[in-house]
Amino acid sequence: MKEKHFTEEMVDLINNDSSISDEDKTQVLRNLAKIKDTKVNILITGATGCGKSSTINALFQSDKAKVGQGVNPETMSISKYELNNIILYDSAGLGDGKEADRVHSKNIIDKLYEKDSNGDVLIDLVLVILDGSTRDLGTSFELINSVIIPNLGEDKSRLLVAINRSDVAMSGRGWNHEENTPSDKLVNFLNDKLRSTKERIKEATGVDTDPVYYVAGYKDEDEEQKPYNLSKLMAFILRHTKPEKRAVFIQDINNDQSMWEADDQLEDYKEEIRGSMFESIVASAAAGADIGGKIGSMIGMGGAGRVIGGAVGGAWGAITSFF
Ligand SMILES: Nc1nc2c(ncn2[C@@H]2O[C@H](COP(=O)(O)OP(=O)(O)OP(=O)(O)O)[C@@H](O)[C@H]2O)c(=O)[nH]1
Ligand SMILES: [Mg+2]
Repeated sequence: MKEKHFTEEMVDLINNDSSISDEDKTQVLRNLAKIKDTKVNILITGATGCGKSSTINALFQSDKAKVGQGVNPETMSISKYELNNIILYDSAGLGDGKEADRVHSKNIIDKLYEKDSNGDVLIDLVLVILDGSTRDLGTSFELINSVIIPNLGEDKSRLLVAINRSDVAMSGRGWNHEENTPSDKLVNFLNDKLRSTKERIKEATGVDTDPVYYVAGYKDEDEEQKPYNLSKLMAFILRHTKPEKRAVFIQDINNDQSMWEADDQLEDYKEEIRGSMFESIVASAAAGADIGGKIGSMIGMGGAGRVIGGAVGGAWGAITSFF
């Protein structure tokens, strides 16, 4: 976990590069310090048992979020997990009774209005997780349509809706465990769920969303379900994150390659992830200094996002080896 921050490796390389002017060095070092301090704040919410903790543990290098805890009426506050650059807030959704719902709604709304030290909205992204194995998603739509959307402000792109536990949708029929893929019938079922989710939000609020389905997976003594579409979810998370903040995901993303393997292959999500992180780091690190190309090759990006194997190892190296 405490591996060297990728910006520190870049600091060393920049300092040792005699072809960069002192002026550009100063500028880039300042940029790198800023990147190192960049925080992405993500609020994750959804009904009890939808897989919030499992999703956090699948996406990021942490086993902080306890899985399968059940409801504890004593803990009505939002849990906070602080990684290197990513800060996660895990809040219960609705459906735990009137008093609990009131408290959770208030906590979520307060978080949505919270400002960071620069006076900007703190929460960069709200990820609402729906349980794909549940027929009745009424309380989840209540959460999205009546609690979250009305309190998002102008910019609705902070909202991302995702349907988890797709492997156990349709009563668990339709998952090919050998290949870790859904059957055609299940794909149709899940696409219908995506469509109706989109419609129910659009009808109630007028807001367009772009939901995805995925599997966060689990592991216990005798069984393991690997994730599915986790790279798609990550690509969507990056799309919903400000371009200049995308780079820092690299420090905290789960570097267990097997988590990112299976997806619907409708697009090359891994390439998108790699590309958007690379573009983000080059743009942020080279801002105000005309050495974007140099930085690109330092972190291993040739033209058009092509990986050419750069000098920066550590977090970058791990990511470029499988994304
Ligand atoms: N089959 C399957 N099970 C999952 C998946 N994701 C999570 N689970 C299981 O669903 C249960 C609940 O998952 P959690 O991650 O604890 O859900 P949560 O939303 O954090 O729950 P609370 O914190 O209690 O609100 C656990 O038994 C997980 O192992 C998935 O994609 N597929
Ligand atoms: Mg949890």
